[in-house]
Amino acid sequence: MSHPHGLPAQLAQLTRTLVIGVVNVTPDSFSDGGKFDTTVSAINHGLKLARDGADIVDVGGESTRPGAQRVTLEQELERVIPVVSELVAKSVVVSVDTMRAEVARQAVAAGAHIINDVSSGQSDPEMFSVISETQIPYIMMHWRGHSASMNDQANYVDVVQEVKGELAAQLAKAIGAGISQQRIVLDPGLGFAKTPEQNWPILKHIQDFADLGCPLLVGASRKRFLGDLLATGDKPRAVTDREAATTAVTTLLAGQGVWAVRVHDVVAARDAISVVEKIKEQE
Ligand code: PMM
Repeated sequence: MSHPHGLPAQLAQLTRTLVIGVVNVTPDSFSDGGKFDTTVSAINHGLKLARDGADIVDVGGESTRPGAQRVTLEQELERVIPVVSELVAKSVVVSVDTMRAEVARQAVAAGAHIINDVSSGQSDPEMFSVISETQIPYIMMHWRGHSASMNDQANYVDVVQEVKGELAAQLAKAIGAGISQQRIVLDPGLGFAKTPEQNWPILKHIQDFADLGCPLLVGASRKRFLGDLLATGDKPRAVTDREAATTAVTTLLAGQGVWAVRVHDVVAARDAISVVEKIKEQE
């Protein structure tokens, strides 16, 4: 298991796949209540994920689901920064899911340990310079455009080679902008500008992405392609009933030495990884 440089020491010594728990500080994740309730709910959820065994808690203030509209910088900061500060104060390792350089800058100032940029630097021209000034790991995900239009960009002849090639191009730009390759984690971006079917070859060929020379992160948790696989007729399996399938994906990825999985159910992921590790230990 190779970790990105700059990871907190307690994580850098682990030899298993890490578990990143998801905290989306977005109105659709927290059905009612004003800002204070949302902040408190998000903090409590992050603390629960950490107690459940999350190695890292990923805090995001902007929904990236297909069709979603963007939030303003002010809204995103208001949602994310208080949650980051409180989780860091409680010794949680925090990554921040943002495409905005200013959010990344303020999150790092508030103690965030990792920046998770689903646009791999394409959304905000300032992102690479903010990241290169920090000494923290940077997750770069494959991305072709914002949520409002990404479903129209799911056109590939060879999805594995094209996603890999586009990630390699962004990686080269990041390195050119002064970010050390050793701090970068790559992610094929399941569900982002991909039809449900296009996610499967990526999972099958995940090892191909290791050629790019960075640790890999995969976020399959509860995504639409699992709902479609498990559909009844043309009705996708409900989001809340995709956990066994998510755990199956985690098991396969942990068996292949993927650096981390980004999940909603941390206990299930940790259990699956424990099984994989136990089997790996055998003669
Ligand atoms: N998926 C979502 C959001 N952020 N970040 C990374 N690095 N990889 C992902 O696959 C990813 C992400 C969307 O999923 P959610 O709505 O469950 O957070």
